[in-house]
Amino acid sequence: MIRVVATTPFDGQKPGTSGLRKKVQVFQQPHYVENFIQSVFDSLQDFEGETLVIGGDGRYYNREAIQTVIRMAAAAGFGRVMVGRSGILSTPAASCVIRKHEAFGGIILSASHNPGGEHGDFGIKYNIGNGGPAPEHVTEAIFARSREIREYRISDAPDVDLDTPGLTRVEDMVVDVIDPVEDYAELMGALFDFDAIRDLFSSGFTMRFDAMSAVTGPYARAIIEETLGAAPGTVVHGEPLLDFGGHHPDPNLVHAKDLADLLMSDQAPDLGAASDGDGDRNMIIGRGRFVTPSDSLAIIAANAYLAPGYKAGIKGIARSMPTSGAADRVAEKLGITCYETPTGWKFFGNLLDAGLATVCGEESFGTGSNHVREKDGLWAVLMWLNILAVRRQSVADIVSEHWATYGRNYYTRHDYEEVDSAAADALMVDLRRRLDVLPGTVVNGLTIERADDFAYDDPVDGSVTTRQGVRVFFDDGSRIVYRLSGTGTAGATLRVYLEHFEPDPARHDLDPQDALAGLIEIARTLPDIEGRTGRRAPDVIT
Ligand code: VG1
Ligand code: CO
Repeated sequence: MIRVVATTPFDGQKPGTSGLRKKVQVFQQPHYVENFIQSVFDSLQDFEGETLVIGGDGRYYNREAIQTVIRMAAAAGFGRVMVGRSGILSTPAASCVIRKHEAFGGIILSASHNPGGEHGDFGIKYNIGNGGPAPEHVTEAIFARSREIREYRISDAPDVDLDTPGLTRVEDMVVDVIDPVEDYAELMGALFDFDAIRDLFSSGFTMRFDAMSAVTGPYARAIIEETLGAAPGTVVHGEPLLDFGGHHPDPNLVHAKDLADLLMSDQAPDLGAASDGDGDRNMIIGRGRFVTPSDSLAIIAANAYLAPGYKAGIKGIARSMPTSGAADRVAEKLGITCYETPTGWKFFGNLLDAGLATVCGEESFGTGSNHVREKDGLWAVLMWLNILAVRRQSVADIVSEHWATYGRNYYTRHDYEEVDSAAADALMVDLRRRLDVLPGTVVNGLTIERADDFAYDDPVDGSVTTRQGVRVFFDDGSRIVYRLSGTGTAGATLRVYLEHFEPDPARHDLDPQDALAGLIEIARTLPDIEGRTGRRAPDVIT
C-alpha cells in the first residue's frame, strides 16, 4: 500500500558542491531522508515507468537510506530500480550503469571523502540521465521544493533483500539487484590495453592499491588482481567498512600517509595508488615521486593516445578553476582548447556531452573522461598503468620528462578546516570588497596584476555561475585562489590554492612548499587569515 505522509520542511536541505551532506544524526531524524527524496522526485518530470539506479559507498546508514529510496521510487511511479548488490555502487560505476541501461537518473548515497560511521557524515546526490551530477538549475529546484514540502509518498512494503542478485517487486515496480562491478569492469576493458598491462605485471612490475576500506575494494580486486594479474595482496584495505576503519577515506598525503611513506621508502613498489569513499578520487605516487593531481591530469592528457579508447586523440581538456595550468600547456601543444570551470564535476557534464572535452580534472584528486559523467578513481589508475605498460619508464621519469617538455607548475593547496563560519564569510567578503584596489599593490616584492571573483559562462547552455572563488594574479605569473568548501558538514573550510610556473629544468626538483614559500606568506597575510580565524597554519597541506 502507498501511504501519503504529512511532513514539514527542514532547513538547509541545499545540495553543495556534490549533493546534500550532513552528519549521520541529521539524516536519521524522522522524515529527513524522505523529505529530500520527495523534493528530488517533485523536481523531475516524466519518469513514470522509467528506471532509477540506486547505490552507495557502503558507509553507515547506506542500507537504511536505500530501503527508503526504493519504497519512495515505487510510490512515485518508477517502473524499475537497479540497485547494486549489498547497496554498493561506486560513484563512477553508478554513472556507468545509468548510461549503459539508459536509466532516467540515479540516487547515489555517499558523502565521498568525508569520514563515515555512526558519528560521521552521510550524503545523497541525484544524477541525471547522462550519468552526471544534477546541474545547478536542478539542485536549486530541489532545494526550493524542500522548503515548501508538506507531504511525501512511500510504500509500506517490507525491506528488499539487497544481498541476493535478481528480480523482485515493490508495488508495481521491478527491483533489480545487480552485480556492482560487472558493467564497470567491462567498460574499463574496452578503454585500456589489458594485455599490455598484464604483460607489465608479469614482467615483475609491483603496485599497492589502497582502497581505504571504502567502495573501490571489490572493483580493484576484480580488475587489478583477478583480471590484470597483479599479485594477490596488491589491493589493501579492500573490504568496504561502515566507518572506513575510522579513517578519512580521502586519498591524499595526509590521510593516505602509510601508502605515501611506503612509496618514499626502500621497499617501495613501482606504483602506489589510492581512492576515496565513493571511488571517484585517485592518488598516484611513483617510487619516490608523488604526482600532484594537476600534473596527473596534464600527463594523462598528453599520453592518453597510448590507450586504445583514446587512440584517436582527445578533443579538448577541462579543468576546474583552482586546478593548475599544467593541462593548459598540454592543450596548447595539442592545438585543442582547455576549458576552465567552477569547482565540482557537475560543470563538466555539458562540455563532455557536447564533445568539447574528452579529459577532465580537478586539483582535488579527481580525474576522468567522457567514458562516464563522474570523476573516476580507478580509471585514472588504469590509465597510468596503460601509460606505464607502453612507455616502460618509471613514474618519476615520466613526470620529469613532462616538466622538461612543458615546464613545471609548482602547486599546493592549504586547507583551514572547521573554522568559524562567520569569520570565514567575513574574510571572503573583505577580499571581494578589495578586488578593485588590489591591482598595482606590491606585496613581498610581487606586484598584483589583477584580481577577480571567478564567474563561468557555460559555452553549451549559456548559463552563468558567479562567485566561484577569489583569484589574485601576480606579475610573475603566480596565482593565489581563495574559496570556501561546499562539501563540509561542520563550520567552514577555507581553501587556499597556490601556483607558480617554473620553466627552468634546473629548478624542477624543489619541494613545492619551498618553491612557493614567498607566495604562501603573501596568501596568509593578504586576507589576514590568522587575525580573522585564529589559525596560524593550515590543517591539511596537499
Ligand atoms: C571538494 C573539491 C572538489 C570536488 C568535491 C567533490 O569540494 O574541492 O574539487 O569536486 O569536493 O569531491 P569543496 O567544495 O569541498 O572544495 V568528492 O570526491 O566529494 O565527490
Ligand atoms: Co568522492
